[in-house]
Amino acid sequence: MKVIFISPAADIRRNPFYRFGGNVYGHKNNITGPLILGHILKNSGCDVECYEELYADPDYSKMSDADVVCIYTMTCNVKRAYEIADFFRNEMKKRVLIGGMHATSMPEEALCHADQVIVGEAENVIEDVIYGKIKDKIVYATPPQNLDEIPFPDYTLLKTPTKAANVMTSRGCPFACNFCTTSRMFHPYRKRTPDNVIEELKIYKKAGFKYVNFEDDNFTADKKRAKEILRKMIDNDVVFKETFFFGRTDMANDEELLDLLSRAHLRRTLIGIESLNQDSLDYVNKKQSIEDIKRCGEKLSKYKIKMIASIVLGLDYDGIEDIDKTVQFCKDINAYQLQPAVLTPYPGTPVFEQFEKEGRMLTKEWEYYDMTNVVFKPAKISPADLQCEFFKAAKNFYSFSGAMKTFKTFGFDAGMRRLGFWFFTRFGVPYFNHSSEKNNGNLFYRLKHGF
Ligand code: B12
Ligand code: SF4
Repeated sequence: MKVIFISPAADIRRNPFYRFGGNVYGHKNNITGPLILGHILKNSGCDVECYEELYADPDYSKMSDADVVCIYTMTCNVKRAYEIADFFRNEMKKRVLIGGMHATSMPEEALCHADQVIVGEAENVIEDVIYGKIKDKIVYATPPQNLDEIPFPDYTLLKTPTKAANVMTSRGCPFACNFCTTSRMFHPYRKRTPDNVIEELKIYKKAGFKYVNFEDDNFTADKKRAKEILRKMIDNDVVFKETFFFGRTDMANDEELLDLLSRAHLRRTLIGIESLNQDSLDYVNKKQSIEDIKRCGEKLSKYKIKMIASIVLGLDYDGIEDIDKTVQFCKDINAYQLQPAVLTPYPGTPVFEQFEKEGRMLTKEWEYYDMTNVVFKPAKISPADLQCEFFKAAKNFYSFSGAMKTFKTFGFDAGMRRLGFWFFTRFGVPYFNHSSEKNNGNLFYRLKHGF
């Protein structure tokens, strides 16, 4: 049986300008779910291929030999996912399965475009669904308990380019911030054993990957285990040129951990600073203090770990001055990159339920739910001002002098990348002003002139 997995990308993310920008931002990498599920199906005798639309435009009209088409969804790409699903079902007469983050929160919606929908982590059911043993239209999967028993992602199935291998050493997170989707999709929090992780890393080393990303939602949640993995990476010589990971400010309370992270080349981390307003941190249930954030800034630079500072714009207790203060803080601690994210009420999260109840949702056009657009009514700022703040935050952070400083601190490649950001972020505010005047149904016009 031939099975094809597709990870879709919204129209905007497939245009050449955006793809170029994406390459400036980081290394090409992939959602691991399809590569894991594909591996399970390959082991059961299927012929499997996986495609990632962020980096290529596969010609679906030539895929007439597929028996089943499996489509991954997250909220911002779901419009495109449904477009592909409709094409395969209606034009190519293929059987279509839909799964992933968005389908898990909105299974009935997804079922309008698929023969079956799988809710949740699909490892335990994918084979039975593909071979027709489970016939339910909506299949509720139980999450795998022992992550060591799951096959590793099989990169030989991937037919589109990639530069970094993604590794999930754990799933979920013991915290529960109110805007977070992953701590709800991947529940309960589960961990792989360090030896199992090392076994996977050895495969990527042998395959010649220079970059690996630890895509765990919170790699340092269990510090003892994280240290064990790092020690084993060093001892077994499975250290890569640079490994990215998602951390949390509390990791800076453990200097032994920071030292091991640095020695194992986990030297680029995304940290959820979110806001420098304690009321906002408490509102999102972040369980982190301003002191934690400041300490983290200092300690990461001591251990030469580059911080991608992630901040959330539009929290109920934040005004424009809070956003400005947070951006300035990220500049002051010499963060390597800034990731401004507009608060996005993803289906399935408490913040989605809150805004629904309060009648504050502005649109449910899911393609705008990519953390760069305002899709709800903020409490303290107008929607148009918040949208503008998003572009301004990026512009203020990526100054020319900051780029020069980055050349000195982090070297040529990092400096060039920062210069790229400086260039691109000059266009954000003019782009907003220009498109918010064009009444062609676009979101920015509606943000400025009303819905
Ligand atoms: C790696 C990653 C990326 C990579 C690669 C993504 C890609 N190629 O599209 C990069 C960095 C490029 C990226 C980009 C983006 N990402 Co991203 N990303 C991730 C991350 C960290 C890991 C994914 C992963 O491997 N998960 C682990 C595996 C085990 O889970 P899985 O892939 O979901 O698969 C399981 C199930 O979903 C299901 N399943 C999966 N596929 C299928 C298919 C079928 C048919 C079935 C039945 C089941 C099924 O079974 C699998 C096994 O259990 C997730 C967070 C997370 N924990 O998932 C965010 C995440 C998916 N990203 C997110 C976002 C918002 C984005 C961006 C919009 C960010 C931005 N502002 O640019 C873009 C959008 C890209 C796009 N495609 O349009 C959000 C999505 C939220 C939502 N509810 O929609 C997440 C959840 C992170 C978050 N902030 O909460 N991302
Ligand atoms: S700490 Fe990060 S991964 Fe954990 S619940 Fe909060 S936002 Fe989600």
